Amino acid sequence: MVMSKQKQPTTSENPTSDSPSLTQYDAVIIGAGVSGLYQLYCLRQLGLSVRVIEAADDVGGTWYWNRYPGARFDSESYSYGYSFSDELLSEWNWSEHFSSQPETLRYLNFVADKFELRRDIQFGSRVTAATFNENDNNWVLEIEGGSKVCAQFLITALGPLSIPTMPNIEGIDSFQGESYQTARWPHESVDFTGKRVAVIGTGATGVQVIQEVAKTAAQLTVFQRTPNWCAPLHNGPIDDETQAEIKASYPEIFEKCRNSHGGFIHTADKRNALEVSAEEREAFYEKLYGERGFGIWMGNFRDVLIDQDANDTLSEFVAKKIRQRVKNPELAKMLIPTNHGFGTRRVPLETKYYEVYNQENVQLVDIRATPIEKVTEKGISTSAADFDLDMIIYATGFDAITGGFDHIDISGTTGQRLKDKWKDGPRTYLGLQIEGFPNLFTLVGPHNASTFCNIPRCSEQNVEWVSGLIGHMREHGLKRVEATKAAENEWTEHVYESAERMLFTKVSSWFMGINSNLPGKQKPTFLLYAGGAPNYREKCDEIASHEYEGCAFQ
Ligand code: NA7
Repeated sequence: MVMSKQKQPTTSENPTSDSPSLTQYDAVIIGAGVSGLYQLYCLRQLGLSVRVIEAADDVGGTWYWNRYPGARFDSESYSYGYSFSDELLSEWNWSEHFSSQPETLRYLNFVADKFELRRDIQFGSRVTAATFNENDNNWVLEIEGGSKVCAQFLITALGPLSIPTMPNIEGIDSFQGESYQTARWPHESVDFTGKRVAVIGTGATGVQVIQEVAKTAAQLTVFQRTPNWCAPLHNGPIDDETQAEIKASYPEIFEKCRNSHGGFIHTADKRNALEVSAEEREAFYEKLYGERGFGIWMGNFRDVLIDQDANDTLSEFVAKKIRQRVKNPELAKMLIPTNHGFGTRRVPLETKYYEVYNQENVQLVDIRATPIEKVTEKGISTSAADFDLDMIIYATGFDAITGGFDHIDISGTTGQRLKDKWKDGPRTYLGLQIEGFPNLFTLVGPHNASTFCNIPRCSEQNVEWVSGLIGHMREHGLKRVEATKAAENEWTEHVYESAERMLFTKVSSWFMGINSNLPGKQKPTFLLYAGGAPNYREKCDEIASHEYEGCAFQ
């Protein structure tokens, strides 16, 4: 990328606003997480004046908010960091194979400092509305508190899981003890020692937090609605020798990720589960179960996520492991999923999660059998019992992928609102552009390969593609770009087609846009892109090489 001198924003009279002046940027990015920071870096390289608007009071996005004990990567640390700077790669040492949240947040702060990103970031500012002005091809953004800015390009880096949701349970506010939502965890440390703690939710977050709370709580009660298939993380420290090996092999690590379906170092095995002998299959599952990270999900036989019979063999293998690890057969049974197969929902990776249920201080409550009826001043009441508690932890998930967009009133040409356009599901071009919403780019947005990916690997691609397109427009004196209706229709159809064969489209989860706590999110709507990161990248590159076909320019 050619580096240009960065332009300064300008201040102009704003005829449509009560405020006397409005600062004009070339680009505004919403969000200073992994994607937003890199987008800022790249647009600066192009010489644009850029403002990042961030609701939190510091950088980090998901790693800023999700501070709950036990939060860490399920991606190998060295596959998660940015790949764009050799200097950064050589300077930063990951201390564990799967970095914890505090270390990841330190890393993102290190990046922000190293590239002096903070000077273009406005913290503590939440964007409430964004309106496209047809007269000057400009986005006008309203920020909570009343200020406004405008920009030719609007780039959303909202995070796919940034809007946490609470359950709709009667009496939640009446509880007199401590209560926390994992994604809004306080900055001060929370002590579980000697306390009676409840965790509601057993997704990837719940599994991580349960493992930690169980270490010191007097009593931990886990309220489980749906068990998930979990697999061992096998985390460990990185010693000096391994550190040197990692540093020397970064090009190969990133190349591996580039060629894998989900941007991980794990690539699917070429064999089908059902074409090998039962012994061979079992031996392969055993090997994967003993290895680090998502190999058992992403590096398994290539049919396990698309063929129900193949998937059944894997689910049965993992069920057997759960039965071996949990001493009480009744508890083991409660922890084995019955309504979906392994890998058809997000697989939580764990460190002695199942063994937690062998501890005297841990109790599992099946809230499908005995539903929570209410939260009281003293604790939680189910249809079967009252649980007196000192603390309730809600690990109850997010308004996934489209949630961040729903929280901003985005209006495009002819006043059309994005919320209305997407009421029956997202429609996009490459998960990056939207017809009727010119000069808007949605990093890690719905129907974008980044949503089913080791995010930094795919979001780097998103950012570089968007930067390439903006660079192209500058070079050719173009002011406005918008996906054509035909391109958007074709992409949306392709997204649904490529999802059809995947077993996870038959299962209820946030992949399918379902959130039991939100009345408007009950209908299955596929939000990801299941065609794989390599295909996606190829498609994006091809479009760019054909003068960005599918995009209408002015
Ligand atoms: P998830 O995966 O959406 O998990 C949320 C959990 O909370 C899940 O077990 C839900 O049960 C449970 N939940 C949600 N609402 C309720 C109510 N009302 N009552 C009881 N239980 C409830 O979110 P996570 O934060 O764990 O993980 C999100 C992603 O973060 C993860 O995929 C990683 O990529 C990082 P349910 O399954 O709906 O029955």
